[in-house]
Amino acid sequence: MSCCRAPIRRLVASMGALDVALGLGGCARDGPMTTLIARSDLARSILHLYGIITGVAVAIALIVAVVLVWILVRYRGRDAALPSQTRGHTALEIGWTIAPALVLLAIAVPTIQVIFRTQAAPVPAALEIRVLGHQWWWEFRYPSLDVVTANELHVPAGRPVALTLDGPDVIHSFWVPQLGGKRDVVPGRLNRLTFTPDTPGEYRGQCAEFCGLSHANMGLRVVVDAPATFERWIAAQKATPAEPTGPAAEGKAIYARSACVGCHTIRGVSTGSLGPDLTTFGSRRTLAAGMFPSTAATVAAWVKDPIALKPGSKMPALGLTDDQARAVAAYLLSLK
Ligand code: HEC
Ligand SMILES: [Cu+2]
Repeated sequence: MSCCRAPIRRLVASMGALDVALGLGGCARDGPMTTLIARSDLARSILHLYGIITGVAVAIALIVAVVLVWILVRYRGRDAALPSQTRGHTALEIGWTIAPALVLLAIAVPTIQVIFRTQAAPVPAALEIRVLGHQWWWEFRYPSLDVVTANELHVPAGRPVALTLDGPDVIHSFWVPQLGGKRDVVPGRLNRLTFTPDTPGEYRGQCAEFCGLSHANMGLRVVVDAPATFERWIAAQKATPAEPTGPAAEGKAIYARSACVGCHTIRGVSTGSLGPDLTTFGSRRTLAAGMFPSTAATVAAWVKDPIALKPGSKMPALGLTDDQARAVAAYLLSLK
């Protein structure tokens, strides 16, 4: 770099270092959206494939790098002799046609195997769950269990789950990296995703297909429960919530006389269907598709002015006062 003065060279070097540091900073192996830790059969088969393809790519990159460096060194002088020139060498040409074809074949065989496996029909013992992608939240229905919830999907460890994905508005994509690959949620078309989660825990997911203003705020959580914990969760979802007392009772009255009832279902209270089912809202740890922890303060702020918290949200502000919002939040959080 004889062109540049020392300060410019230093600037370029430090910007390069900053770049590398920022780039590597995004590479936590065990971050919440890691694709490198598999917690289901599906995620494991995808990770295995990823390993094969990375191995092949690294081997080819090394071969190319070695040959390139050798040529750069061997012919570095200005007056190095021109290497011998080859034209129309049949064996060479066949060789470099067949070699890449073999590489592609080596990658295609396991890839196609995994594609077929991920498209296989679910086994009869699988737990059926309907996943509906809405702008900008997720609805989960368990038809065989008569349970409906939102944004936090509970599944039992060790049992296959068969998701059927669909939606009423635009295309979304269901992606929980530690449990499986992305699968598009296309209105009017039933896509499937089948996997068996193996390790209890909480796994983060995210809508992975741009779907409008709050696409980035369309997260989800999958809670993989031990089978007994899952049974308890189901029982709690089906139980009739206790009649609220104190401020929560006032909150229920406000809820019941507001427009909330036109959009939300709370079993025994209202049957709206434009927004998430709130029957057991208090058992969810997060609010608004994983955007906020669900606390008295965040829920009150949400019911007062959702769009201020989530750009474009399809839930309008209904002009509640601070006190009313706090009472409604107390009611909703009591629904466990
Ligand atoms: C026009 C329909 C509509 C009305 C009216 C409405 N909501 Fe909503 N509500 C929604 C939609 C849609 C969402 C999902 C917003 C999102 O996450 O992007 C939502 C989300 C919520 C959530 C968060 C649910 C979750 O699991 O994250 C709560 C709590 C809530 N609404 C309470 C209320 C209350 C209380 C009222 C009445 C004061 C109300 N809503 C009125 C449509 C509505
Ligand atoms: Cu989306």
